[in-house]
Amino acid sequence: MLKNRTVAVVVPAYNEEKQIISVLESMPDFVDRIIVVDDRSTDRTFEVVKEFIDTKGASGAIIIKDVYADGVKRNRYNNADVVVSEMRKEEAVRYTPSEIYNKNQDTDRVILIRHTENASVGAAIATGYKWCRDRGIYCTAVMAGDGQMDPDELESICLPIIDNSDIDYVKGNRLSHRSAFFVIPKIRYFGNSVLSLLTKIASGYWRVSDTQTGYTAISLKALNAIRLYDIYKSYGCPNDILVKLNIAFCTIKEVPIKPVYRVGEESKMKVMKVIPRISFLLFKGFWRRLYVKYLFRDFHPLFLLYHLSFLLLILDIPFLLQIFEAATTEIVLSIQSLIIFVFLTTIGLQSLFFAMWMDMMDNDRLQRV
Ligand SMILES: Nc1nc2c(ncn2[C@@H]2O[C@H](COP(=O)(O)OP(=O)(O)O)[C@@H](O)[C@H]2O)c(=O)[nH]1
Ligand SMILES: [Mg+2]
Repeated sequence: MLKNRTVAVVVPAYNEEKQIISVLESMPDFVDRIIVVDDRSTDRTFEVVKEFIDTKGASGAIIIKDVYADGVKRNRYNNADVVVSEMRKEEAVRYTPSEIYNKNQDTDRVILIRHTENASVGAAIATGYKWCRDRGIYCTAVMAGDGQMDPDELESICLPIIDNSDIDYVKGNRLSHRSAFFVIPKIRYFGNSVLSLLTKIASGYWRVSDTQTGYTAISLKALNAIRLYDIYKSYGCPNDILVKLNIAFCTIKEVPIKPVYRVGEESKMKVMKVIPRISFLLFKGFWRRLYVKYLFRDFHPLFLLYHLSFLLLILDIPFLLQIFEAATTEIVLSIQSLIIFVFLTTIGLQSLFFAMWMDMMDNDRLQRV
């Protein structure tokens, strides 16, 4: 417990037999539950964690029960809660199928969940999040199973949520560290910068950076506010979570952390392969955010301005091509085309920048410094 609030850490693990025990052993004492989600590893990850539980993993200091186990008792006013509780039961089939090893989840400190098939890191996090949400854990952090996160920094990641009920999600930021450019492999630094820029636009958290870090903490309120089973299953999951949190009007904060590399981890991520996939995910996320947040749930003129700017800039393309043609061949550009081009470009870009500016202003209230 941290200041009398329950804290859990979700540890996604795929083929981490060499690293996972040191992650478990170095976990700070204030962590009440460690939820290892073995993503159907092909090595001995499951076995080594099992042995750890059988020898040292039991004896969780406090009892944490499943809050939905007995269902919600109906009274005159709580039909909405009953509906949510029933929805949760129906949704269970949408998560990656998994089995829980522990016989006594109410008291064991380390909980071991194994997916019945490999589903990737985002799916593992969703499985762990669900366990924590169903148990009413106040603050749930994520630490990778490969030892790339310094346990000494966990407290600073969790404290904003514990101290301030107004903060829903905290993420580490490695890019602000002075060593970042030298310690992070160059290709990753580049990939991270591109995806961070796209995530700002898509998620509406315009001040966020280092979006690819997995070192995060989330409040119970936020776990209840987003569809956990719908979290993107692969490496784009931190980006997808940010879009979902923004749509749910959740507040976020970044805390500086150290970049940790060369501690025995072996990343399985192929940067050049994931960039296009995550970019497409963010493209869809941007439109979802625009429609859900600024049309269906609430209305804001930025919705119209973004559409106007895209429409004008698309209409502008044939005229741009005509100008290019006139510059490279003998064909003469008509004055009408030139006037239309100037009009479309000026109004299109102005609308775009105004829409972005309004977007920034509107989302400022969801970001804490
Ligand atoms: N690559 C990979 N990692 C997974 C999978 N499921 C869970 N993980 C865990 O997700 C975490 C992050 O993965 P990693 O490849 O180290 O990503 P990176 O640190 O961003 O390069 C590690 O703890 C993995 O063990 C999976 O299917 N594939
Ligand atoms: Mg890693």
